[in-house]
Amino acid sequence: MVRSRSPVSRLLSGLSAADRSAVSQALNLVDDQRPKERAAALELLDRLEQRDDAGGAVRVGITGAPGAGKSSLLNALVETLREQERTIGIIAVDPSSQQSGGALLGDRMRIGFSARESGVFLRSMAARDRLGGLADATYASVAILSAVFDLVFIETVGVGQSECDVARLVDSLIFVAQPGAGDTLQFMKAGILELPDIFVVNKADFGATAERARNELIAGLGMASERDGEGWQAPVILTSARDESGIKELAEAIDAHRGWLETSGELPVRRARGRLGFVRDALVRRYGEYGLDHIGGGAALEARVAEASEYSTFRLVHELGSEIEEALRRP
Ligand SMILES: Nc1nc2c(ncn2[C@@H]2O[C@H](COP(=O)(O)OP(=O)(O)OP(=O)(O)O)[C@@H](O)[C@H]2O)c(=O)[nH]1
Ligand SMILES: [Mg+2]
Repeated sequence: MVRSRSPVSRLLSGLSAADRSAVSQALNLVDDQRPKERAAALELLDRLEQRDDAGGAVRVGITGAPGAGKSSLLNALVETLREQERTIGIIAVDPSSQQSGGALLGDRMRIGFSARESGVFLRSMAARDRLGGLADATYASVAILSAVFDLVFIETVGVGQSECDVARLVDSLIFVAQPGAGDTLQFMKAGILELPDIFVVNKADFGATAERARNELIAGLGMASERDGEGWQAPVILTSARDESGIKELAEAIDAHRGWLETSGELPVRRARGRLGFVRDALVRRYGEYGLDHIGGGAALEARVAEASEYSTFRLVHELGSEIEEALRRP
């Protein structure tokens, strides 16, 4: 019965063994648009998603305005987490590039750890696909890194749409503000204060302006949480990546939030919501609401996504997309 193992099976065992070259190969595969590679990528992602039973890696998004200190914070966090002997995969989404190919921002990232350090893996990726969404490969990469590392971080820039995009693929979303930049106000105006699970005001070494930004945020959150009632209370943490203050607190908040997700039963709820949101978004970006209506609209989609638990998120987009295309071709 046993035939020579397929390339996908080999990749899967490589990932199980946390083999770095398997991780790189898998990430390249999901970025490859050629038909044969595409089919292999879908098989890989199906099998990874089926394996992801107990919740797997802790998935964390870090977002905030350019220059807020996201990379510097990550750098400091990585140090703390490595002291705890935990392994870390990082995806840095490059805001300046479309599609993939090239677009390496290791130097822009200002992440200082050794790329050869075995417990840490960094990949930078193109921000947006042609149609303006977070590139599909970003979602696929999260699935791959989650199979290998204890924690997976995704760094993205922006206040607004990108929060919504990133919130779909992580369990915990961290928003980083910097003092005096009006970030927090902008954020409140954007009306997405309920999205982040952890708020950070970085550059605490600025002193009083940092305190002020923190107080602003706490006041804004106070108003939001009155609507919210019970549940997770998003902390506001003052950090300095420069002095390395507040970093331990931030690491603790990440663990506390994951703990809360597990005990409250929110983790599977959130993952399911993210899956549906991702599939819906990907289809609407490609075919519009009009296209979605051809397979029965939003409610039908929700039922289909819930039913198809043996399919990976990526396979679903692929299959439903073909179905829409077929329906659109019908006279
Ligand atoms: N004073 C001070 N400067 C900081 C701190 N954290 C970061 N910086 C500086 O702020 C600048 C931007 O830091 P990054 O970590 O690259 O910020 P970022 O949010 O990742 O930036 P982008 O990826 O370009 O959006 C750098 O010059 C850092 O040295 C801090 O805690 N205090
Ligand atoms: Mg950065």
